[in-house]
Amino acid sequence: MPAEYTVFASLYAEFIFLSILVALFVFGWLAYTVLVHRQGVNQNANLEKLTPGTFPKERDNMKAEIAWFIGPIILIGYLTFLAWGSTITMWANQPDPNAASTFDMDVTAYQWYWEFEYNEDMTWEETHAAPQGTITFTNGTEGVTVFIWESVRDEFANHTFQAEAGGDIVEIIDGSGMVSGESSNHRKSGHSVLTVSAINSNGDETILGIQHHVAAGFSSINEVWLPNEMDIVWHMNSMPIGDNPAVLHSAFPIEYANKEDLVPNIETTMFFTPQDVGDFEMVCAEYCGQQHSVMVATMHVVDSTQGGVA
Ligand SMILES: [Cu+2]
Repeated sequence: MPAEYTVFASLYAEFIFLSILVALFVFGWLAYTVLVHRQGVNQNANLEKLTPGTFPKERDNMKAEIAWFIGPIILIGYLTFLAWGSTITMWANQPDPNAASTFDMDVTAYQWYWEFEYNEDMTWEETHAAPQGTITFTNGTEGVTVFIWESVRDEFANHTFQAEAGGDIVEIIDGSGMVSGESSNHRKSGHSVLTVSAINSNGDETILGIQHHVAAGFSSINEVWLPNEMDIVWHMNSMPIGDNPAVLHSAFPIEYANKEDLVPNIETTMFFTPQDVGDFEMVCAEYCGQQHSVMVATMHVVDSTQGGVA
C-alpha cells in the first residue's frame, strides 16, 4: 500500500472502491439472472423465438442500450480524470534541481543490484541512550566538536565520555571534545560514523548517540539513506557488469508507489518526497533476468540535520 500522503493512496482507494461497486452490480445481476431464468422456472416454450444468425429484435431495449453505453463512459471518464492527477504530479511538478529542498542522487541498476551515488553531502544522527538533542555536533575547520549536555553528564556521573570516529578516540572533558578531522576522517569522505559513548569504572560502554555523514561521491549497494521531507531526485541508468549486459529494470519504491524504468543508454528521472522516517523496500518491477527477484534495496529515511545543499 502506498503511504497515505501520496497521491496514489487516494487513487488506489477510489479504484478499489469503484471496482467493488461494479463487481457487486455485475455478479449480483448475474446471480439473479441465473436463478430466475434457470431451466424449469418459466414453462412458456414460445418465450424466445430464436432464429440462428438473427438478433431477437422483439427483445430490443433502447433505454438499456443507452444506459450501458453512458454509464461506463462516465465511470471510465472519471477514472481517467483521477489517474490524470497522479500523472501530473509525477511529470508536471518536477522539483527544481537547484533548490535547497532538492536532494539529487544517481541510481544505477545492474544485473542484479542497485547502486546509489550521492551528489550532495548528508548528515544525520541516531539517538541512543541520550535523549534526542542532548548531544550536539559542531562542524569546524579543524574537525567536529562534540558537546554533551549537562543533564546527560549528570545521569552518567562517574562515567568517562568519549567520541570515536574511524578508530580515532577522543576523550570528552567538561562536556566537550573535538574529534580531529585530519586523523579521524569524520565528515571527510565516504560514509563516516562518529560514536559518542559513556564508559563506567568496569569498562562497560553505553552508546549515547551516533552521527553519520555521507560525503558527495559516496556510493552504496542495495542500501540508501534518504533525508526525510526533501524532494529526492534520482537520475537513473542501467549499466552492464562483467558478462552481464545492461537490460531494462524498473525502480519501484513501494512506499511512494511511483515506478520508473531504467533503460540502457537513456537517463530517466524519478522523484518523491518521503514524509515518514523508517526503513522501506525498493524492488525491481521489470523482469530483468534470472535473479530479478533478489533486486531489492532498503531505503532508510532519516531526519537529516544537515544535507541537501552541497
Ligand atoms: Cu532489475
